[in-house]
Amino acid sequence: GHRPAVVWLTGLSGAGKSTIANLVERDLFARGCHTYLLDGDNVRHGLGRDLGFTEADRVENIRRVAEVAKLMADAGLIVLVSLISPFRADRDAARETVGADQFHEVFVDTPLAVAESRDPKGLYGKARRGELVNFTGIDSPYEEPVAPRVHLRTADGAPEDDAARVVAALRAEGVV
Ligand code: GGZ
Repeated sequence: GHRPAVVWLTGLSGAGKSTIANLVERDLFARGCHTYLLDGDNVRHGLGRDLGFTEADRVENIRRVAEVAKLMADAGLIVLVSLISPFRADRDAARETVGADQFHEVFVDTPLAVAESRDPKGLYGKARRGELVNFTGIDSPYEEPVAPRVHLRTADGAPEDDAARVVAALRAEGVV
């Protein structure tokens, strides 16, 4: 068995949030946990289809995801959230919504230069050329977490090890 939880991964585009979230989910599944992954990339096609990337729209996107994560945790799931969630105030609000005891903030920390060099979708390139505005790290801010439960530095090391650290933290917290 496991306790419900919301594992909230925050970090730049290209930092590795989705990769790590998927690996954590695989590990938890193998332990018999019931999980659900709310990934910004997907959520924005439905729940947030009316939202863009202005500050106000990000605030609303994060608010909606936090509310859904809370509902899913109430249903007993371990919810993995993979959102840039660049503003500290919004992450704090999400923690309030979910309840601090069930909220596990994971900082997926990669230097901008590294995320930008990965640029799997060419979005940083577009942002640099001015073809995409309000891009996090380029012309929209990212506020780093002050005291995350887990701080992963993904520039060095394997995502498998980062995922293992998240699972270890959940074990230490008594979630799994
Ligand atoms: C940041 C953007 C933008 C802008 C499109 N800024 O790495 P990706 O491509 O696959 O995932 C990113 C995703 C970010 O959505 P989130 O819902 O996580 O953002 S937030 O929490 O701030 O609401 C990125 C892509 O969308 N993308 N335009 N301008 N990322």
